[in-house]
Amino acid sequence: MAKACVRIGGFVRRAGLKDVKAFVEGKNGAVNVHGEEQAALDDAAHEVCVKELIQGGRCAWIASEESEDIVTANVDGRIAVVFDPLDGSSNIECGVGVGTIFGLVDVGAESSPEHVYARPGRDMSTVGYVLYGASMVLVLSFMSEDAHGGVCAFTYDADRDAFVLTKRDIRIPESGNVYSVNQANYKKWDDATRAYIDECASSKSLRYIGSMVADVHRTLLYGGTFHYPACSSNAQGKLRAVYECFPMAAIIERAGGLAISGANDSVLSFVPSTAHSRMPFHCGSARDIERLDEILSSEVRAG
Ligand code: P6P
Repeated sequence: MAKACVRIGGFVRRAGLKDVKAFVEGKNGAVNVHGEEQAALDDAAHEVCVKELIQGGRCAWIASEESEDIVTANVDGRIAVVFDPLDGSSNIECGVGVGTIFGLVDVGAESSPEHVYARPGRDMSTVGYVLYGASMVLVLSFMSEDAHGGVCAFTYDADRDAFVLTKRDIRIPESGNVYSVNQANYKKWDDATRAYIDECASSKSLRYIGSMVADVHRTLLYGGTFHYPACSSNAQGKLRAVYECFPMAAIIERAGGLAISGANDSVLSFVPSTAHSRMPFHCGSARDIERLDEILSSEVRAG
């Protein structure tokens, strides 16, 4: 995945150049309007990840945001890899940080496609993301209890063509002064969500980039919360459980934070019904998410 992300970083840096579609497809001179160019980047990022995983030989199944079906990789593989190859790609044209989100699941021998997604998020053995921002940063965590290092960050050094360890055992602050949500959806949320966001708005700053990897990375380093709640237009929320919410929730919780989908509902306990199931998503500093859970639970009791 790291090797694939280095190539994807190359695509992102060239976005907007007239030859970007040609560049990603190895042809010359193709010029595209924005929509086609973005779709070309999404597809190219997906293809690069699939190719690397097949070449690696250990991956049996792939679940990708860019493929409706589960991709068969290697018949004797024992792991499955899930990814959103280029999350937030609609932001590329204005230079906002976008990312690749991924997770690994040990499926063992004789596995089948549903073993990839029909399981709780806490089954993920390794989770990570790459943020294509001012620098290219890989954040990674091995989830087994005895794994050392917690959440680590690596910065890509082009001179060495390698990701270099820059932060070890990242810990999210217990609480933060920033909340991150698309406030435009305020009227579509339920009362409890509005009550919590009102409380945040009275004492914190709102920062919302609209690119999950960038918003969660800031939350991980500076503290606070990131939310994509259920709303009247997205009853299950917008974000995908398997390849967006699970890896991000696992990283935040490994760093000492919390991630919930509702009152007393841990994100990592959810069992999706499809590879593309959506779920409401709240993550961030433990004290801030505990306060949200308290408000959501009181509404449930009152309800
Ligand atoms: P909205 C990007 O399209 C994305 O999937 C996430 O990266 C981001 O957090 C979210 O959607 C933004 O959605 O509805 O606020 O524009």
